[in-house]
Amino acid sequence: MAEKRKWETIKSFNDIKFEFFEGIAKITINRPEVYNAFRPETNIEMLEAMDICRERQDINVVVLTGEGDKAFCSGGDQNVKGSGGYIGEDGVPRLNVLDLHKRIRELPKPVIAMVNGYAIGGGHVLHVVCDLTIASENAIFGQTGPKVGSFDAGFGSSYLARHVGQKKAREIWFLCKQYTAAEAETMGMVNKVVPLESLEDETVEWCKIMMQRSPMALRMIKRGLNAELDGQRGLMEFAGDATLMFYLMEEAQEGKNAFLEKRDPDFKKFPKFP
Ligand code: S0N
Repeated sequence: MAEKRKWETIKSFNDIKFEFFEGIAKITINRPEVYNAFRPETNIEMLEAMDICRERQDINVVVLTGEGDKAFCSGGDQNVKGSGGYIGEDGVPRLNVLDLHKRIRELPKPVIAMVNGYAIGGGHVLHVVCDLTIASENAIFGQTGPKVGSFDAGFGSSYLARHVGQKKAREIWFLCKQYTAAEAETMGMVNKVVPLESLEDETVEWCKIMMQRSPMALRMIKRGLNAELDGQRGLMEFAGDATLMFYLMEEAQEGKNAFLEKRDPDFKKFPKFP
């Protein structure tokens, strides 16, 4: 039986719901009439929500999901697809879901995709770029790009191949077949499959376990796993966190203090670990 919990609204948006419960932020794409397809405005709102998740000290884990029991996300909204991208209300074509991919990977906190139905096209890529995926038994996974005139040769293919291997990634993209949650779990792109009615309970349980772990350790693991794929950019994120940790050490503080006290720093007293 699904546990009832009271999610409190963090901020009201048009296309998404953005809520909080006991250290967990939940972002829900709220466009069920188009199976939670995203348009440029949806991504702009999700980017803002991700920034709030980054800044707020009481948010430890982020859950990304879709409204209802039919779809997690069906990708780009085909009603607003124009030449050059998806056309926003300002008339400008954008592919700004790519910014969201980067933001999810950069966020120094775990992001869990709670897949409650179709994860198709750009919606499939969204779960792929999340750190973990928990899916309901009715979830369906697949890419459609080569069928509908698009493709994501970025994280949507290269990172997917890290989950399922090169042959399977090519199959998923070349054939545009749909896969059950059980098949997706067997392939290695889903962490756990549960009945729909216990999807949120299971996801919250995973969040609670992660919240008992060291946030800095989780952060560094995420950075390290990303860096392997992200090249210089990943190294920069990893190095930034190493600097953060160095700032916490007395050795770094000695340098700053010496400067402010107009004296030579004394670094000799600090250990040189073998
Ligand atoms: C999800 C599917 C398989 C569900 O099928 P089902 O159950 O038969 O339901 P439908 O009747 O088809 O759908 C229910 C209602 O929802 C609307 N709808 C569904 N998906 C979309 C959508 N993506 N855009 C707009 N509307 C959608 C239906 O029209 C229907 O509405 P009503 O009831 O009013 O008729 C099936 O719906 C399906 O296959 N959907 C389309 C999936 C798809 O092809 N998505 C787009 C794929 N491309 C992207 O996502 C682009 C991503 C992107 O932005 C990108 C980024 C970086 C680099 C490249 C790209 C790129 O362009 O790929």
